[in-house]
Amino acid sequence: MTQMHDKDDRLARIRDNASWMRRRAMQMVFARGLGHIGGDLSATDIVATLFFGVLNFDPKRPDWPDRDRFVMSKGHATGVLYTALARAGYWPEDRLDTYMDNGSMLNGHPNRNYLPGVEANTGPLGHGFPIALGIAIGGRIAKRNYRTFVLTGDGEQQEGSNWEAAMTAAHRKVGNLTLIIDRNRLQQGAGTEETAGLDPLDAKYRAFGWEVVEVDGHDHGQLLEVLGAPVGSRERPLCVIANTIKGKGVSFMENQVKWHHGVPNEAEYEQAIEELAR
Ligand SMILES: Cc1ncc(C[n+]2csc(CCOP(=O)(O)OP(=O)(O)O)c2C)c(N)n1
Ligand SMILES: [Mg+2]
Repeated sequence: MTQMHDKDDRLARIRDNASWMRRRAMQMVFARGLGHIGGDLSATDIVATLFFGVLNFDPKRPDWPDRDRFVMSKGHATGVLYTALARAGYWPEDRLDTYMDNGSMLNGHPNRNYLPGVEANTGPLGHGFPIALGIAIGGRIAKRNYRTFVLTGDGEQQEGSNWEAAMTAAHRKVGNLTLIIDRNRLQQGAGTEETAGLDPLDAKYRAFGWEVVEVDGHDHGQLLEVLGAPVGSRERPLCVIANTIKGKGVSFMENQVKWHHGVPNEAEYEQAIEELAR
């Protein structure tokens, strides 16, 4: 009974935060006239589930050695990462108002050297996953029980460095590592399958020696079940293919490649906020 309540509470917290994060990211991109709103919206439910239902962390001690690690490999999606970090209490929410201003800590791509909560500097695609693998192996060497999660885009999977990391993680049986792929089927200017096709992505990771699970990347219950499962005795790294919709939540942005880095005009912004508040 208690467990049931705990799960319901967690799902409510994830839902409320995801809704707030979507609206705040939209507002930041509109105000600054820059950003990557399509990929923010596809990843919001994944990132909200991690921060508000899965990760063990203390925002007052961002360098706590036993914290779970989250590496945002698709570093262009700062709207979703920064709103999660602010909401999680790493720094004041009003810092979001400085998004991409000159001299702001909130760069277009995240920087761990001055922004608490960021685990790795990302932006050049294909780097976060290999870094996360190193962090996971480091935890094992240091005999720490933290878990490492990394989120990549699906277009990002076309970078060869991912496949070196995939090979090494399976070879070394890095069971404390979870890779989540935001499978929205769009990259910057076209569909992934028209550009350099990834399918069958699940079979590729299985052949590399990974455990693979596919989920609806907007279903908090499914995400929580898969990402929140204990990893203690896992022999193999886990790849979660999260099927998502780029631009999720805004009718005219969904599955439209132009919203990869499109910025809404005033009328579009108002409609977007209205839809996201429903
Ligand atoms: C190495 C590298 N090449 C190109 C870019 C420019 N770029 C930024 S986002 C993006 C598309 C990424 O697509 P995907 O990984 O599918 O991200 P999502 O759909 O989740 O936004 C590209 C090409 C980059 N950041 N890094
Ligand atoms: Mg994509």
